[in-house]
Amino acid sequence: MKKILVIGALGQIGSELTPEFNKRYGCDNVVVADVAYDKHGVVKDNAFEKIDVTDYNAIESAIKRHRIDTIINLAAILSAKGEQNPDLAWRINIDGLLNVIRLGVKYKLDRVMVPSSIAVFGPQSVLYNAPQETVLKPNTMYGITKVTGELLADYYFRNFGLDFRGIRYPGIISYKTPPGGGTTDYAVEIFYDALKHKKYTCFLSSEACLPMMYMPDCIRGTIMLLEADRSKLQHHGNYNLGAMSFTPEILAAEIRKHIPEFEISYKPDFRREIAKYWPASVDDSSARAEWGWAPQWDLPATVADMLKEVAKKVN
Ligand code: NAD
Ligand code: AKB
Repeated sequence: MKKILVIGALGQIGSELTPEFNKRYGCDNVVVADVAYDKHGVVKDNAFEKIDVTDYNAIESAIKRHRIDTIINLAAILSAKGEQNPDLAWRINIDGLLNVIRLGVKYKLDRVMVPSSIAVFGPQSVLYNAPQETVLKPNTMYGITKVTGELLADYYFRNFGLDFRGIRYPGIISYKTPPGGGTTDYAVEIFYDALKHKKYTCFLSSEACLPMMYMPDCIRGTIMLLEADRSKLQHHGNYNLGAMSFTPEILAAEIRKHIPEFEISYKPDFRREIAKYWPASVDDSSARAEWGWAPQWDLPATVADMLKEVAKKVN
C-alpha cells in the first residue's frame, strides 16, 4: 500500500478520511478524485483529479500516471437520493464499482476498499443485533447496490485474488461536511436546528431505532480494516461495525441535557419506510475478532462534541 487513490473524496467521509491518510501515509502518497471540483479546498494538500467513477479510462489513466496501488472508492448515491433516482444509483454504485474492481484486477492493485452499509438488510433480515450472515433482501435500490457490491467483493476475491475490503457503515454523524442524501442524515441536521432554532422536525418516526457512529470511530475503523493483516480476514466487503443505537426521541433527550428548551416534532416522509427495515443494532463480533474493532464514542460523548463543534459553525 504505497500510493492511494481516494475516489469520491469530497463527500462526508472522504473529506475526513483524506486528512487522516495524509497524516499517516504523507500527502504525496494520497491522490484524491471526485466528480465535483474542490471549490472549498476540502482536500487542498493532495493532487486532485476530476474523475467520474463511471469513466473507466479516466480512472485507468490516474492509476498509470500516479502509480496507484490502492483504491478507496467512496463515490456513491445514498439511500434517499437513490430512491429518487434508482437508475443513477445503479450506474454510480455498480458501474463505478465494477470499473474499480476490473482495474484492481488488471493492475494487480494491492487492495481496494469500497464501503457497504446497514442498507443491505431488509424486511426478512434479523433486525436486532443483525448478524454478519443473514438474509439480505433489501427493498431500496441503494441496498440492492450494496448487497451486489458485497457479492462482487467475494466473487473477485475468490476468482481473481483481489484484496477487497469494506465495512457496512451505520449512519455516520459528523460536522465537517454535510451528509450526501441518506436516511440517517436527520442525526446530523438535528444539531444545526437545535442550535439555531431550538427545535427540529424529524422526517423519521420517533421510534425509528438505527445504528449510528461518530466520524472519529468511522475513520479509525476504516484505517484499522485497511491496514489489517490479510491472513486474519474471513470476510471481504461486508464487515458489520457497531458503535451506538438510538431513536430520534433518545437523541433529542440527550440534546435536551445541553439545551433544555429543545423540542422535536415529527413529519415522517418516504425515508420512514427506508428506516423501517434497517436494523436497530448490528452484531460486529467478526470485526472485533478478526481485526480488533472496538468503538470509542458513545451517544453522550458524541452529542457533547457535536454541539460544541456545530456551535462554532452556526455562530
Ligand atoms: P457522500 O454523498 O457524502 O460523498 C460521495 C462523494 O462522491 C461526493 O463528494 C460526490 O461528489 C462524489 N461522487 C458522486 N458521484 C460521483 C461520480 N460519478 N464519480 C466520482 N465521484 C462522485 O457520501 P459519503 O457519506 O461520504 O459515503 C461514502 C461511502 O460510504 C458510500 O459508499 C456510502 O454508501 C457509504 N456509506 C456512508 C454512510 C454515511 O452515513 N455517510 C453510511 C453507510 C455507508
Ligand atoms: C444512508 O442513510 O443512506 C447512509 C447509510 C446508512 O448507508 N447514511
